[in-house]
Amino acid sequence: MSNITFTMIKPDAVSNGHSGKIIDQIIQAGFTIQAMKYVRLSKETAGSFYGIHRERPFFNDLVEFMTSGTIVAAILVKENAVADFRNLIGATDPKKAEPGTIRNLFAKSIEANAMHGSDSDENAANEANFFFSAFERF
Ligand code: IDP
Ligand code: MG
Repeated sequence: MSNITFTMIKPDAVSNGHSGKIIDQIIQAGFTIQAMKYVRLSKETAGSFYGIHRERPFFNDLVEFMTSGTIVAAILVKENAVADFRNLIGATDPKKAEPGTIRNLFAKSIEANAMHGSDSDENAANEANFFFSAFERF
């Protein structure tokens, strides 16, 4: 089992000024930050990152949304990081997210849902490498 996950604070949460509160909640939950940076995704980069969803009806809107503003990308470290972080952020649809989860607290809609969290150890490693070089990881 790997101990890293990859996350993004999405454009809705960054532009609404929630980044600081979200990062604090992540640290309070026991994660440490191995890498972090502001990024503005291009259509190509966002489309490639979400390539697995290319055939879904929401794909174009998702790329549009994810390129609409700055995001905060990060690699987080904790034992059981992938599963624990998915629990911390809550369900994809904030209406279904448990009270106190980050999406419950900060997300606006199923699309503008404040956070990304990797769904497997393999994807966490791939997504971390997609965003960060070895020089950016501590
Ligand atoms: P996840 O982020 O909880 O892993 P995924 O199913 O991997 O959810 O979907 C990726 C992202 O696509 C979601 O976080 C959300 O921003 C968007 N998305 C997922 N389902 C829908 C939908 O039904 N309508 C609009 N956007 C969606
Ligand atoms: Mg996913």
